[in-house]
Amino acid sequence: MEERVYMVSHDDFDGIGSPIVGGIHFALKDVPFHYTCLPLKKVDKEIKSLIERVSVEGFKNARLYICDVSVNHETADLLDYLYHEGVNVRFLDHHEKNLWMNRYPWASVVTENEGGKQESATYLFYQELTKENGGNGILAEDIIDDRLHDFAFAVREYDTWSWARDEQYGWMAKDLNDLYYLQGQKEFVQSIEHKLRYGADEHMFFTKEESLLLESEKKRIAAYTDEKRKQLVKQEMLIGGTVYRVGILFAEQYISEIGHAIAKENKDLHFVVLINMGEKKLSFRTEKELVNLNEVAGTYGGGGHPKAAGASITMSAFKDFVMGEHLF
Ligand SMILES: [Mn+2]
Repeated sequence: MEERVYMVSHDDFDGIGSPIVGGIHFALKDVPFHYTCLPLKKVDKEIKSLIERVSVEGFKNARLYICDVSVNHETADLLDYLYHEGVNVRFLDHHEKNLWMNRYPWASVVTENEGGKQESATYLFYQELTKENGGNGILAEDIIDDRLHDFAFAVREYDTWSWARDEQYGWMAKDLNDLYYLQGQKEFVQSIEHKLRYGADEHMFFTKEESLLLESEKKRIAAYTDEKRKQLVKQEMLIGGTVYRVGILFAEQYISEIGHAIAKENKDLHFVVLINMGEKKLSFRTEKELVNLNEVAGTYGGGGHPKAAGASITMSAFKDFVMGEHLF
């Protein structure tokens, strides 16, 4: 049976980054590559159904990558079973709450690299492919490899919010992320793969039309952020035994942009929580070194990173953040 590669990944920018890098890498090696990028809550079901569709036998000459997601214990056991059946399974992630997965020889969860820099799934995957090639980039074709590196690096810059501190390349990372959401998965993957393989006319990653689109998006984000600034409510709250000064906002769009802007402007706040009632989601953002939002979100059954985390709106979260007297 011919060699094949399967990947299940998240559907945010870091999640889509791995199949973009993998798509080019394996296409140049003539290895068929299949991927699915989907919301976190659909991951366990998809992995189970993929294994049923392909069958253990069908995976024998294949690789299976799971990137930028969490799986439950049942799925982890299933993947472990595949591994012991001789299947080439790899789980790559950078979320603190998935560190327990490192007990499996096929899993590698790295929250930060040796230099103390936060990791992202796309960059971990890029590095993994590089290692297979003795550390000499992932491809024989140098120009494409340079572009792939820059792309994977930009994804990490965006995902770890380092882009905001990077004056030289920061906006490229942010613009790539925005373009992904403006174009949608299919169009973005097609256009970025073309640019990575053949180069773009004027700029490596953006056509003239895309730059215009991104300019108008920036104006829209700025206007929405202004509106949200006026709606900010501040409140002292006791969460998991600690008293925090919290900024509360309702927002359905541009969550990270608003969260970081408000957290940065309001030095008296420990963190900002953005409430999206439509999606029943809470997003936490902070600029404070000593605040661990993975723990704060964990109090409400969620999780994430120390400086950016999320949770679903449960009844207790609703009572604490939505029904507080301060809002009325
Ligand atoms: Mn990620």
